Amino acid sequence: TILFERKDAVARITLNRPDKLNSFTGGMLSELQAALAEVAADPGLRALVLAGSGRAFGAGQDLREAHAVDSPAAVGEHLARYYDPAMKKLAALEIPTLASVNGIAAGASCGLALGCDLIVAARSATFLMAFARIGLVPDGGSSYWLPRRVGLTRALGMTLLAEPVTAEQAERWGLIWECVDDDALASRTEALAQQLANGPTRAYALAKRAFHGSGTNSFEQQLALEAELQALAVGTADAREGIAAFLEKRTAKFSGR
Ligand code: LHQ
Repeated sequence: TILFERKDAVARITLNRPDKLNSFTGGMLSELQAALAEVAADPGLRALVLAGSGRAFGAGQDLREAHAVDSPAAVGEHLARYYDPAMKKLAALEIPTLASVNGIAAGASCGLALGCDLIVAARSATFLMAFARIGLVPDGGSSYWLPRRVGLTRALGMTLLAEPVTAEQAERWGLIWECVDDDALASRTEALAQQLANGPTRAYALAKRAFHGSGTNSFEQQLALEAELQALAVGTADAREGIAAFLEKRTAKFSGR
């Protein structure tokens, strides 16, 4: 139910249960965890694309998997076992992550897309905080990422009204990076993934760490974190190359080290 491919320095994970709109089963989330662990362990990879097959990105938890919603204890166990490790692994990846959203991203699948660094979506795609429709609350990290991306007003509006937000609206709101025509999604995804894979991978990882820290740090703590991360960045081969290339008026050729 998960496809995992590597092409040069780009990894691609495709949610692949199209007849059920890629809704998540426990088994599927275990496969997702394993694929993310492989990505984390492969030093040759420099970007990850997450996509869905068929007409949806994903429809969230498979609501036919009864044990997931059986009881308070069961839901806690389900989240701890299947969702949280996947979302944590995704957030901790030291390469840029790109969600390529072809159709609806609902519930925990919206959370998965939000957990990526960048989101590019087809014009016909929609984002649905579906939880309230079934009397549940946002999970899969969506209550963390959504207000950080769009602010509390829109996060609460999307959650309480639980109506789909179009990709165009999502782009205007800053929920996603870019909305493209449907027939351009594949090529734009590929181009962005290539651009990221050719970038200064270590600096990207450190930049992600800086932004993740900024949610809880004071201004002073954040300045200290920036200094710490810049000290690490300046020691990389890519920083030496980047600065040298600028001074020599040529395009930098980053190695990811
Ligand atoms: C589905 C699903 C689905 C099963 C479509 N499950 N079959 C985490 C952990 C623990 C506890 C609970 O919560 C969570 C987090 C969550 O993610 S909760 C939120 C779960 N997701 C939803 O509430 C969305 C449910 N789906 C929908 O509302 C609709 O399917 C949407 C609006 C996504 C798409 O509507 P349509 O385009 O009209 O498609 P459809 O409804 O006809 O779906 C096609 C098939 O996929 C259909 O199966 P069938 O056998 O009848 O052809 C659906 O039953 C199935 N499917 N989502 N979440």
